[in-house]
Amino acid sequence: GRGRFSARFSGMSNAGGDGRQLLQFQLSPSNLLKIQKGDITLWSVDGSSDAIVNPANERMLGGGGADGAIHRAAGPELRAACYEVPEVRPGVRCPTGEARITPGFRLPASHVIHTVGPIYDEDENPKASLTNAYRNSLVVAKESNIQYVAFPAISCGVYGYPYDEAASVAISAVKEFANDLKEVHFVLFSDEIYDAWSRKANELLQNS
Ligand code: AR6
Repeated sequence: GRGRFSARFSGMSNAGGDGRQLLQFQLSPSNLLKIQKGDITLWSVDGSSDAIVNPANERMLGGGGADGAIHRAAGPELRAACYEVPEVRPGVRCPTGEARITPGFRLPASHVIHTVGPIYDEDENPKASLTNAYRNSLVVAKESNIQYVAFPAISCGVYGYPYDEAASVAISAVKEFANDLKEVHFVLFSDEIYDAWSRKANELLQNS
């Protein structure tokens, strides 16, 4: 039967992105996982209970990559809100594997959940740290009554995490929250990462 973690592949659709690239899985009677190509700064689905996840660094005041794009799209209010997040130690607002929430300001999404993935070559246990980043982002979403969350491929840019291993961590973590949120989306910037996520989702979800 369809247990808590069973998933049903519900097909591809032409909605959004560049057409063919949207995959959708039903993780529970009330939860959908969607995988699509796109720019996370443009994403939103709901007026007030949605959030994009920002792959930030421990200082949490902006940077390059998706973090830079998110800060540019959100406007200077986002940096000001991040600045107000208390430091847990000098220069660290969000330790690796943790997550913090702010409003989305000028973004289409109403909230930003900032998380910090591991630097693959420097972290003692990158798999545990990346799992924590996904889990804690989803815990923060749940605590804030957010029902729709979009993730980019955390740590898969500057931080150097291999795509296939990252896909496995990401999809496994989201599966654990199948009963807590309405929709979790992965909004992926490149074909290569989209393909890694699609392969892993088919492997981990379709026949479970
Ligand atoms: N929408 C979706 N994905 C994007 C976008 C976008 N607009 N822009 C980039 N990506 P990275 P990390 C993809 O480097 O590896 C920053 O400087 C990108 O192609 O943004 O966690 C922070 O301040 C890649 O697949 O994040 C930190 O210092 C993925 O997002 C550091 O980089 C993540 O790449 C974090 O490194």
